[in-house]
Amino acid sequence: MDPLPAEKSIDVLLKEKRRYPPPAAFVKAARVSGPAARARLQARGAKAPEKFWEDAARELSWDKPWRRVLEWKVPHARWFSGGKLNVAANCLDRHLDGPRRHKAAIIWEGEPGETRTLTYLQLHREVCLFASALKDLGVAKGDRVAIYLPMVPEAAIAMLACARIGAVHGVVFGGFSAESLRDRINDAGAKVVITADGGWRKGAVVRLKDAVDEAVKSAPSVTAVVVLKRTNTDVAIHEGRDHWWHRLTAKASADGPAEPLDSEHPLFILYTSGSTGKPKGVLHTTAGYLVQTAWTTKNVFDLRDTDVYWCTADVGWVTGHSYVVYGPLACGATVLMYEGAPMQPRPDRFWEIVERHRVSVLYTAPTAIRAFMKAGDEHPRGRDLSSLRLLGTVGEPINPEAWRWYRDVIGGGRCPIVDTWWQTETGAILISPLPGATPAKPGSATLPLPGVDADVVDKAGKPVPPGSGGYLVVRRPWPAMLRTIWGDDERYQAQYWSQIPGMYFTGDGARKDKDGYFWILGRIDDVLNVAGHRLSTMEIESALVGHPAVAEAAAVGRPDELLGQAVAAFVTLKGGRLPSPELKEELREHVAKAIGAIARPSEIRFADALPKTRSGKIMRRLLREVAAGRAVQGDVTTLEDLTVLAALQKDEE
Ligand code: 7RM
Repeated sequence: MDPLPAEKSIDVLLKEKRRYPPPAAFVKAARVSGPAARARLQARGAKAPEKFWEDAARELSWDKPWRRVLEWKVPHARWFSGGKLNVAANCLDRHLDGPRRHKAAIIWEGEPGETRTLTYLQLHREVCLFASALKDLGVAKGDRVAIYLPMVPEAAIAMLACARIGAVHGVVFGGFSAESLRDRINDAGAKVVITADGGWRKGAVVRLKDAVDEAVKSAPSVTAVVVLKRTNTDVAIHEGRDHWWHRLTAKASADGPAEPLDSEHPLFILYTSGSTGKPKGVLHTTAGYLVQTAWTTKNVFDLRDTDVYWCTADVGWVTGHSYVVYGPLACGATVLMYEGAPMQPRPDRFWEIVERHRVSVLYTAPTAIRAFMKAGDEHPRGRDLSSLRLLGTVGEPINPEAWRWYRDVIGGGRCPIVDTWWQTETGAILISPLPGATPAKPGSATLPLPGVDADVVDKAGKPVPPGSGGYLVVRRPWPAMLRTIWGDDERYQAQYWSQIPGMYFTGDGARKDKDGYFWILGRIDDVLNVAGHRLSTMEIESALVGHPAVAEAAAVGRPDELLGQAVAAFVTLKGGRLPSPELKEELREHVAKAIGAIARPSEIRFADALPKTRSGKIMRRLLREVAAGRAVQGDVTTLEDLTVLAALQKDEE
């Protein structure tokens, strides 16, 4: 493990002394109202966590009750074993018998401006039809299905259809390249790929189907590709393999039952970056995942039937799984879904959407908030945002300045902000304010939620004193935790349960203050957080060395005002290749093509050699400091060749 990150950033955060108690009007009506109510929940969760989660589980519809709440043998957990339920039935069927039958489940807006509303009854029908269509294609319980779609209702429909028949979905973010898609399809052994002729992004069509055609060329497990007509773009159709979505559903049956599934039946695989070049297929299962995503949606977002709830994440990320689809639909919410880019066609697009649909709960990323802040107050000020009552953030630490802007300019000073800490692996929010109960401190995710045993410890697992940096861990299993890494249980054990004995290690550094509030310091492994998206430095490096001109590469994060972190890459060239601005551009494109646009380095620096230790390890700590433009501090005695470092500092364009 790397040493803890520089203390600098956290010092800035800890200077932030102001507290923001929840607004009195909000507290009065809140589900969890006032600090004492949270303390009581907290005490219940600490005293009898299994009982706590068992009570939460009773809020779902079960086909068969569980026998045991938790079976736990480090590092494998089974929650609610013996029980059976269906996730899609909990998100849809159970709402059809009451007042939610004709309630809007999804209000969708496409980037070009069209809107669609699907009631719970209508969404249920679409899911049933598509579930039958999948069965007709030979998809059976346990089979893997890859989903590569834009943000359209069909993304949720495809996920829920898989859940309905017990197929395991693997959603791949539409911004990922054909190569990334191929690797994920192959790792999961997906039988079917679901895609679209394209999706709208920044006024242009993203040609998803082309990427699928490229990927499937070397994906032998794929027997069928389903294509949704979204943009009316011309696409190649491979007879026998490709099927139009609308043709399949036109001849499918609408009355297939939801399959009762074991609590531990796999629900989805979602790939996320780790500290090696190979993304990890994080596996989530059925009941525990839904229990905790539903509980957190209801309580962290203080959700009401009258809310219009908008989580701006793409379904390609875990936030889109847990807080666009599963959590909110399990709660019977009205979910707003938007296809496109935040500032398309104008910088006030988000605020126009809030105004038009009377959004009341808004959950987005700090990087977006900083971009809006930079674009200017006139954009939100020109729209009626009075429907908003609660704001949330996720994905990275929020700087206090952006926090206050979000509260004042977007929330009009009346909306609490929930800064929610969690990961792809945790499945659900673990550390967060409860909006009617927890005084906020800008930049802190505040406290572990009831039933969650998170702490900050040293390498031996001993809690560190208040104010000291340490490793963020979770001591006891929680219902929505990942169960393994698909096809690599050893990596699961080594990565998460071995670094600190007997505990789940998050990969984050953190610090607790004297009030027990958690301040996240960021990743301490080789994972970057660029605009709230996880990237592995190794993946970027292996993309770079895949270019014929590159001999060696090192990627690091450097602080960036808008993105949080930006990718800076140091590259040495093969003999005979000369550095040039054109080559820099070519390398940036090369990475974007290999992984996806989100991985495109902001900066490439050529060097004659990379700084290494005597044993040949690249000294990333030094490169981080060089990339940040700081004078290199700390111990450089293990550095093999000091002239290398001096040369790198000079190549600052
Ligand atoms: C939900 C998600 C996980 C990593 C995590 C942290 C960072 C997420 C916060 C945060 C500070 C937050 N899943 N992170 N939320 N850091 N405050 N509220 O983002 O798997 O893609 O990333 O993101 O480093 O380990 S993720």
